[in-house]
Amino acid sequence: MIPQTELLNIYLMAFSIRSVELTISENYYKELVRCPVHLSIGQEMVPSIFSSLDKSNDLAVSTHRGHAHFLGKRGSIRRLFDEIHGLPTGCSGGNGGSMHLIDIDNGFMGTTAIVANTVPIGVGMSEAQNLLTNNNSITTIFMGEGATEEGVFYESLNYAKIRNLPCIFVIENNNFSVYTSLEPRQGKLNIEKKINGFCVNYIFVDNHNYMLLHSKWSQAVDDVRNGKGPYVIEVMTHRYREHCGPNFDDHLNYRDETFLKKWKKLDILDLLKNDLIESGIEESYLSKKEDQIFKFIKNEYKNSEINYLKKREKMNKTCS
Ligand SMILES: Cc1ncc(C[n+]2csc(CCOP(=O)(O)OP(=O)(O)O)c2C)c(N)n1
Ligand SMILES: [Mg+2]
Repeated sequence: MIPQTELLNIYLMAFSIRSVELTISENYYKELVRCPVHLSIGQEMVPSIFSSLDKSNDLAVSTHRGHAHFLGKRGSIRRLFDEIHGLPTGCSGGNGGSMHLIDIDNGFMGTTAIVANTVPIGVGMSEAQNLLTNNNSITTIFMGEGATEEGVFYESLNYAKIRNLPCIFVIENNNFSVYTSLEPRQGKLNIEKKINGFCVNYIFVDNHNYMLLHSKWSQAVDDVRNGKGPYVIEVMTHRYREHCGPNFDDHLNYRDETFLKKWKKLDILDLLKNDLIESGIEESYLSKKEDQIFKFIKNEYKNSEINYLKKREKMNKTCS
């Protein structure tokens, strides 16, 4: 069982992450954000549980779909908005955009656009933690299941195992790499079998079973901190929006109806909220909290956009 206060924090983090991404998607049509955005609306379970288990001296790296992991590692919402607006106050100085997020103070060591690119970097960081620190810190390496189709993933896994490194590979398996489902890419050989070949500890969670994920992930964190070597956690999940961009693309029929229906019933915010209410938390209390978070996020976005417009005006004047 997850204690009620912790469950509440997990829900509020998931709610914040979704609100941040909904805000981005609602404003994207204005064309003031000039970088592509890979939204993880629907996939909030992993980053919100991560935020509950993470310690400030732990490290993390992520992918092209990294907003949620950045936020789960306590990255600043405003600095994320400023980054996608290309402002110098952005988390990467406005130079990186949505796919290049970094917050060294919080141990969020970066995201990149190249699939699997941060996997060996994360393993290297965990080796440095092993050799240079004495604080039992660990590195979490976020990746999509598409990254398991890159050779460097297996080299990294092998190296992490051989060196008994303190890292956790977290695979968010949303069944798709752009428009291609798993089977034409990986055949019937599931990811677990491949991981087993390396004798690395492996955890699998489906159906947004967040209680199971929380208990297995907590155990994994304890084991990794205690020198028991790396883990792979594979979590089945679902992105609601198109691969890249703010829209829905279900009309393209690359994901069948049974699949979409399954995930519609498993919305992580609904699951968490229902369980919180069942545990005795008043719905009105939750609504008040949601309202506060939503207003804060809207306001941060508005101010970021205002600063972008000011910067653009100044640049236009300089150029004319
Ligand atoms: C090495 C490399 N190959 C291809 C691409 C193009 N690409 C960008 S995202 C993506 C899909 C990756 O799928 P997955 O790892 O499952 O992550 P998801 O987008 O589903 O979160 C691809 C193929 C890339 N960026 N880098
Ligand atoms: Mg995927």
